[in-house]
Amino acid sequence: MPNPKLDSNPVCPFAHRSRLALAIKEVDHELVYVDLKEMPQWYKDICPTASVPMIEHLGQRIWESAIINEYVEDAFSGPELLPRDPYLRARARLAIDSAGTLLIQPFYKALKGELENPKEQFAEMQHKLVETMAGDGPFWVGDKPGLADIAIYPWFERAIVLKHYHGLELNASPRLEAWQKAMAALPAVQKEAGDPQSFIEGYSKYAPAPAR
Ligand SMILES: N[C@@H](CCC(=O)N[C@@H](CS)C(=O)NCC(=O)O)C(=O)O
Repeated sequence: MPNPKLDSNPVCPFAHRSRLALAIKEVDHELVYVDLKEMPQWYKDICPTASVPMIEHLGQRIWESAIINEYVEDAFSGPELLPRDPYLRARARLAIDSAGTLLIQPFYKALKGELENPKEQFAEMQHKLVETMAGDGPFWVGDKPGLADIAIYPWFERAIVLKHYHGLELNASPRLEAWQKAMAALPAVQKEAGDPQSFIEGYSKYAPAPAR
């Protein structure tokens, strides 16, 4: 089967999701750099959402990171990224579905300084996030990394920006800390790891004043 092409940018956490899916699934692929500061017209012409990531495979295109990752899981062999057990499979999808409201929205609100009580709201958010975990760990829904871990991890790698600009911690609970450690130890996660300094610089437009 021909290799897919992933349109991506290193700063983007959504593109990071799809790079992680391809890496953990061990799918050879071509990575195409898309400039987000000045998105090229050729990309706007082919991507309906004009955003990264987008996967191109067998002459077809799919966008939206969570959907791309389901496609990667379905279209390629390699380690399975969804549990076979129907309950855990549903829990993985619940966790992915909850990531937007429980993690991604609070992350950007905190970064922009839009939370009224950031420390309290972050603690509450992490509590709710942990409730979306299932099984005995160390991964989000059991003992193997999968789509739920992948959907959530990019923001934990970028948590350094919240610490830098606002003094906020993202992995304050022992369960989240153990999970992040287990993820960071995976070779595929290490291979796709971003440069912390580039995150701090990349997110500076949202949060100009560093924490004292
Ligand atoms: N819901 C989309 C979000 C993708 C997204 O917001 N990507 C950003 C970069 S992180 C983007 O390409 N924005 C367009 C731009 O910056 O012009 C997904 O999950 O793939």
